[in-house]
Amino acid sequence: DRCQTLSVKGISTTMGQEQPVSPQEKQVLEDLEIPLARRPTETLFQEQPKTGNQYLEDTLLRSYLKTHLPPKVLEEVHQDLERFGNRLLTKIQPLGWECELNPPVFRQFDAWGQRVDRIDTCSAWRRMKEISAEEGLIAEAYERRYSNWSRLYQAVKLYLFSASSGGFNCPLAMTDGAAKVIESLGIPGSLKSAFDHLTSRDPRKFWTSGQWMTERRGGSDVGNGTETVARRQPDGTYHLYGFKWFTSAADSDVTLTLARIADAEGQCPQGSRGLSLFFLRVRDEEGKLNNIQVQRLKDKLGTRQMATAELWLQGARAELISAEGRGVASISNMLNITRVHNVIGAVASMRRMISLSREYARRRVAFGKLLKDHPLHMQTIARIEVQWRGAFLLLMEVVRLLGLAETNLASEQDQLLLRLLIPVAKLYTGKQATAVAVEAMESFGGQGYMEDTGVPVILRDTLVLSIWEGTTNILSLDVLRSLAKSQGQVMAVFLSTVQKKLELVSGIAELAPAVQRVQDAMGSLAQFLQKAGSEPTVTMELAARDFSYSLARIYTG
Ligand code: UCC
Repeated sequence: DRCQTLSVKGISTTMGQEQPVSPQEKQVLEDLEIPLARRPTETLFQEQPKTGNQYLEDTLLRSYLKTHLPPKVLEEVHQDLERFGNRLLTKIQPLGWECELNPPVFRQFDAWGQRVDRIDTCSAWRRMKEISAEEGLIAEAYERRYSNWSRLYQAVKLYLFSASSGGFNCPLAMTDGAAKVIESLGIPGSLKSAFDHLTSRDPRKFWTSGQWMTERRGGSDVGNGTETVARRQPDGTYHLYGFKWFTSAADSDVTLTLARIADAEGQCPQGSRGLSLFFLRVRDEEGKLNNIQVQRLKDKLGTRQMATAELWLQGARAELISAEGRGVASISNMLNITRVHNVIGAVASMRRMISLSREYARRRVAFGKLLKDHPLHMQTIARIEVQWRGAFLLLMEVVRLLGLAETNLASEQDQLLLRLLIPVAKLYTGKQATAVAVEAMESFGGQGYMEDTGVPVILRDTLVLSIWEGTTNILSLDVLRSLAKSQGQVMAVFLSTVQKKLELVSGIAELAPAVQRVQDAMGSLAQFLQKAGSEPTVTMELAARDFSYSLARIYTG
């Protein structure tokens, strides 16, 4: 039956032409008379999965907003998100694909041999910047129109934007991080204009920021790996000399970066305490680089839409914005924000993959029925859906707490919990997203492995989420840092918060088995902590990753 359908459909479209036929064409026509000898492609493929308005289709997101937001806020936000969902579907998603197809190009010299170091981005990428401003993707978090809910609302918009953004979520992460650092410094006069640009809704004014932390000696051990030297100038500014090995979105307008301030003899303090934080404009008003040379663009596995470059700083003019030697502590405000963005990216990637996978299951027939009617297939999708749902709720919890902290409404407990949950959520969802992406890719069979379906792009771009902004192990050690710095208070708050949440649902019979499992896990965790207290430090260090995973699973539960 299947053969007949295919041949009938295909031949009828090809045979209608009555023109003289060449010997070659004759052969083709003869072939076509034999069923399936030539397979017209249009009948062989299953229909492409098509998703609609990603806000309207996201029942979990909508129910979360309905449960948590004050009614007045919900009403306004709902209207905006529905509109934004349509814009994403009709305008932004195609632009994102264009960014993938037109990666940035680096031109070191012009036709006359002059060094120009131009990074040419495509028009879709530049349009993403304008759209980001128009949609207030950074502004929303700093205008605080909805008080403590503004941060959550911004995160929701970024979550919807992320998977269609063609990699533009990366510069937005760093832009948000830079705005956060400047705000936490009290927006000093010299940075007021930069802050206004970074948080602007006007596409003509909006700036993006970079975050130049990684040098050639490595990206995790910033305290020992940073070689860049800052020389003080008579006017109080600094000139930076060094080599930044991995600078994402190098087309940004400004950046934050670390360097060691040289003394009168040219000596620099070593280690982490020798680092200070600087702000600089990447180009001047005429677009000329600020004593910076671009060595080359990175050839990356994914995030190819975005220009990541190696940069020589050869006297780049910069402004010191932290106390001397407090560079790492100051930039950690930026890191915590970019790590939240990483979580947003991870949850968005899971959501995108699962939406496509679910949609495909409604269209694709195998073994005589739709995939959605195969229990084993649906069990597999259900399992990744649970991962995504848990990760989504963890993200919402983090941005809810962040919103409270930013509007002075957070208790001390909230702040401690936030400090702990950011690395926990980053490290766990970064890994989860890859596992989910791989599983979802498999649910398409061989089609998922085909470049032009777009599915491999999502996988490639997801793989970076456990690497940049601190690898899984570095983040696990950050979890230990938060314990040590708070003398264990973050753990006490974690345990009591989870306990309270469990008490709230203790009367709900359907949840009893789940509550019991979380209780059991809490018991094991408490036992482990008690034992680890009397063990050498290395035990805790060895356990850091498993310990952090436990925290993620318990809280998500
Ligand atoms: O730049 C990159 C690519 C950009 C692309 C971004 C796109 C994101 C897009 C997402 C969208 C999808 S990647 C480069 C990222 N680099 C990192 O993440 C660095 C990884 N390494 C670390 O995080 C390390 O743990 C270091 C660098 C922080 C370790 O440095 P130290 O100096 O050894 O750390 P210390 O001595 O423990 O900490 C110094 C100070 C302490 O404060 P004080 O002195 O007051 O006790 C710490 O408590 O910094 C504080 N501190 C923190 N505070 C350190 N980390 C934190 C933190 N996370 N939160 C608060």
